[in-house]
Amino acid sequence: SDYLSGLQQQVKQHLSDYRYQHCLRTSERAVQLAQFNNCDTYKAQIAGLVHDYAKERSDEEFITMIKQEKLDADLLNYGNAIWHGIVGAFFIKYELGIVDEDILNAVRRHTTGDVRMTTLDKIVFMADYTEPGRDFKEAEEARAITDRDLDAGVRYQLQHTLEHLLKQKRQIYPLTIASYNEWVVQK
Ligand code: DGI
Ligand code: FE
Ligand code: FE
Ligand code: FE
Repeated sequence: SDYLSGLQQQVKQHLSDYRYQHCLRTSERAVQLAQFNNCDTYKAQIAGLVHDYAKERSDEEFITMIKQEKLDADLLNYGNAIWHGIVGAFFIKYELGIVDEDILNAVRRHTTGDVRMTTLDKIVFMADYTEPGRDFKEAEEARAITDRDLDAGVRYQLQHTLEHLLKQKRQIYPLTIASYNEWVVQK
């Protein structure tokens, strides 16, 4: 549609080619996962396309937005990896005019997951991790698991991402831990 191609052009303008191509593949993968899981394929297509829209903004732009929107000041202790989804949703709302909270929430949750996730949230979270350009060693297994069982894919990604962050002594955002505790820990 004209709307979708206009949106694609706006996303393309704000991203390097390799990241724009990742967004296109995430969008296609999200449509496929929406078909497998009886979810709105149109919202999945849009959310996948825009999920990393803000990823190439400067730290200054994110800090300004965190203050403008009076977001939790603890966010200032983190960086682009955490900001581009949670804070990036505001760039998507104001610059792309997307006001659908289902789409915005899926963008907000795409890096950390959340304690409660909608089917659309899970789809964008897993489409990002399993789009065909992903070539880390777990990607193929993650794809097969996610095709069979979306929730099992979410558990797989949360466990493996936390393992990687710990191995690299990276800072863990509290919501990442909360998601892990909710989804991965046996109760
Ligand atoms: O934006 P993408 O690279 O497509 O993927 P993403 O948004 O899912 O993840 C971006 C990066 O953020 C990835 O290297 C994993 C990392 N990440 C996820 N949770 C945390 C985190 N990084 C830190 N420092 N802390 C976290 O809690
Ligand atoms: Fe991302
Ligand atoms: Fe992700
Ligand atoms: Fe991504």
